[in-house]
Amino acid sequence: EPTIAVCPGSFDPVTYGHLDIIHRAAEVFDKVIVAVLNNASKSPLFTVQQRMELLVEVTRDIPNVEIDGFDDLLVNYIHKKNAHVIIKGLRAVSDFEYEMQMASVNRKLSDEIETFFMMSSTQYSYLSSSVVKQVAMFGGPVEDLVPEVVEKALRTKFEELRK
Ligand code: COD
Repeated sequence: EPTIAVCPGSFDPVTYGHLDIIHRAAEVFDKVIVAVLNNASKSPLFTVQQRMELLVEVTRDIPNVEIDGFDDLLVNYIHKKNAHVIIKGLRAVSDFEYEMQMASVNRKLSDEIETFFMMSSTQYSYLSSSVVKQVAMFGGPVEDLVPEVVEKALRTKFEELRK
C-alpha cells in the first residue's frame, strides 16, 4: 500500500520555504497531497482557487505531488484521502509549541495519523507567507522568497487593491 502524506497549510501564497518541504517530502513518501485550507477565520490575500493554481504551477515538475483544497477538520480530511501522515515544516523554536499542540490534538482525534516534522532549510528559516506579503505590499524585492509566478501574482494583487 502506498504511503500518502498530507502537507496542510494556508499557502497564502506558497513560498520557497513551503516548496522546500514539499520537494523533500516527495522524495520520502509515495504521494504528497498539498492541502489548502479554506480558512474562514483568517482573511487571506488570495482566494483558495488562486492559492491552488499557484501551487499547481510551482509543483508541476514533481510527479507525485497533488494539490487539493479542504474545509474540514484536518483529521477528517486525511481519513477521506486514505492518508496516515501529516507533514509539517518547523522553522524555529517558536513554531514548536504550537505544532506540538496541534499534533497532540490531532493524535487525540485520530490515533491512526502520525505527524512528521521536517526542519526548515536554514536559508528559509525566517520565511513565511506573512513576511512575503509585507515586503510585496510595499513593492520590496521578493524574488529570493517566492517563485516568479507568485511574484507576478503578488504584484497584480496589490495593484488591484490600490485601485
Ligand atoms: N520553512 C519550512 N516550513 C515552512 C516554512 C518555511 N519557511 N513556511 C511555512 N512552513 C510550513 C509551516 O510550518 C506549515 O507546516 C506549512 O508550511 C504551512 O504553513 P502556512 O503558514 O501556509 O499554514 P498555516 O500554519 O496557516 O496552516 C495551518 C493548518 C491549515 C495546518 C491548520 O490550521 C489546520 O490543520 N487547520 C485545520 C483545522 C483543524 O483540523 N484544526 C484542529 C487541529 S488542532
